[in-house]
Amino acid sequence: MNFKKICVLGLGYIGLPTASTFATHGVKVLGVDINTHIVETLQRGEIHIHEPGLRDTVKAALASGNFNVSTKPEEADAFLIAVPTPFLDDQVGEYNGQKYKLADMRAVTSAAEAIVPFLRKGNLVVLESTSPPRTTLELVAPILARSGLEAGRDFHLAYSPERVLPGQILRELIENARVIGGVNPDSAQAGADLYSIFVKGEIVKTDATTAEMVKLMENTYRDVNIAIANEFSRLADKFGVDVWEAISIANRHPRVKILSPGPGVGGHCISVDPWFFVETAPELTPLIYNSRQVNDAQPHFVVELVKRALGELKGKKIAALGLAYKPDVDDLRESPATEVVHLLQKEGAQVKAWEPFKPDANMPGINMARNLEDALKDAEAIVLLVRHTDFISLSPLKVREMTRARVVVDTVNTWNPNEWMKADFSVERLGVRK
Ligand code: SAJ
Repeated sequence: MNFKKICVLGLGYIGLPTASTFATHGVKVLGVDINTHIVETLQRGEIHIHEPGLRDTVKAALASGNFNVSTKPEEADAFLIAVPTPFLDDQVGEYNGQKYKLADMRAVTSAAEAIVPFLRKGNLVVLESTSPPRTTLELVAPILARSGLEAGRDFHLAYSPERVLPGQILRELIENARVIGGVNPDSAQAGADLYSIFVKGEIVKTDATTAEMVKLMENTYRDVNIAIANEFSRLADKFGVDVWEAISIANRHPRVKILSPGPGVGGHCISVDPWFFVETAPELTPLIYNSRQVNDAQPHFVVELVKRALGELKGKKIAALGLAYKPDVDDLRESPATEVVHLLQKEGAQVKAWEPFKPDANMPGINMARNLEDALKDAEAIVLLVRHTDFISLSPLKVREMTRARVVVDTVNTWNPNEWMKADFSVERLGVRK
C-alpha cells in the first residue's frame, strides 16, 4: 500500500515523535490533538514535552512542509491512534474482595469516533495505545463500523504497540522491532507497509489480539520480575543477608537474571499495564495481581528502613535525593520516590527533596530543595531514592562538609558503605541487615 497522507490522533509522548518522524520521511502528516494549547504550541514551532532530540525532529518536520497540526482529523490514507489509556479515578473493579484498577478507554473511544466521518474504502487504521486484550476487535472495530464500512473487508485495521524507552524514543522508534497485529492478514500487511517507511528493526506481523497481548506481556514480565527482586530484598533483610551480593552470585548461573530491588516501580508503563490483564481476567491473574501489590508496597518497606536508621520520624529533618521514577530521567510521574517522601511526611518527618533533573518541579505537598546544598544543609538523615549518575559520584567526605546528618539510607545500592562509614556516616541499605 502507498501512503501519501496520514493522520495521527494524539500528540503526546508517542504520537508526536511518530507523527514528526513520518513527516521527516516524506509523508504528509496531520497531527491531531483535542488540546488546543498543544496544537497552538506546536504551530508556534515549540514542543510541550521533554524528550531528547524531539525538538529538532519536530522543527525539521515543520520545516519540510509535511507536518501540520489541528484539533480535527481530515481524510487521509491512514489514521493512527496514539492517545492515553490511564485508569478511571472514580471506579475500581473487585474480585474475591480484592480491588483492581480499570482502564479509562474514553480517549480511544473518542479518537475512533472522530475518524468515522473521514474513513474511506481502502484506508488503514492503527491503534497504538496500550489497551486491554481484544480492544481492537471489540471496541475500535464496532465504532469504525458506524461509517458503514467493515474492518478487514472495506478498510484495514491493526494494532501496533509502541515499545520505546522514554529518553530514547526517537532512536528506538526507528531501530526496535515492531509488532503489527491485523484483524486479518491484509491489514497486518498494510500496517507493515506503513511502518516500513521509517522502521529499520524487524517488522513482525501477527493478529490484533496477539499484538495487544505481546505489549502487556512484556511489561508484566518485567513487573513480576522486579516484584520477586523486591521480595528477595525483604527476605535478605530478615535473614541478615546482603541481597545485592546474593543476586550478583545467583546471576552467575547461566539461566538466572534477577532484576534489581528498589523503592518500588514507577512510570507510566510497567506499573500500569499489568492491571489491563487483571481487569479483563481477575480469576486468571493471581501472580500478576500480587506482584503489583508487592511493588506498590515497597515504598512502605523503605519507610521502615528509615525508621530503623533514625528512630521516631516525628519532627526529623530528612534530605531525599532523587524524585524521578528511574535513573537519569526527568519524569516524576508515578514515581515511587515521591511516594516515599509522602509516606515519610505522614510519619511526621520534614522532608526536603532534591531532583537534579527537574529542580523547578512543582510537586504538590513536596518541599523542593533549590540545590543539593539546600537539601543537605539542615538534614539529620539522607535518603537516596534514585540511582542518578550525579549521585553515584557523590563523595562522602564532601557531603560531610555540607550537612550535619550522619545517617544515610541507600535504597538503590549506589554508595559504597565502607567509604561512607569511614567518613563517619552510619549506613542503612535496602535489602541488607547488618
Ligand atoms: N525498576 C526496578 N528494578 C529493575 C528495573 C526497573 O525497580 O531492575 C524500576 C525502575 O526504577 C522504574 C520502573 O521499574 O521505577 C520501570 O522502569 P523501566 O526502565 O523498567 O521501564 P519504563 O517504564 O521506563 O519503560 C518500559 C519498557 N518496557 C520494558 O523494558 C519491557 C519500554 O520498552 C516500554 O516501551 C515502556 O515500558 C512502555 O511504554 O510500555
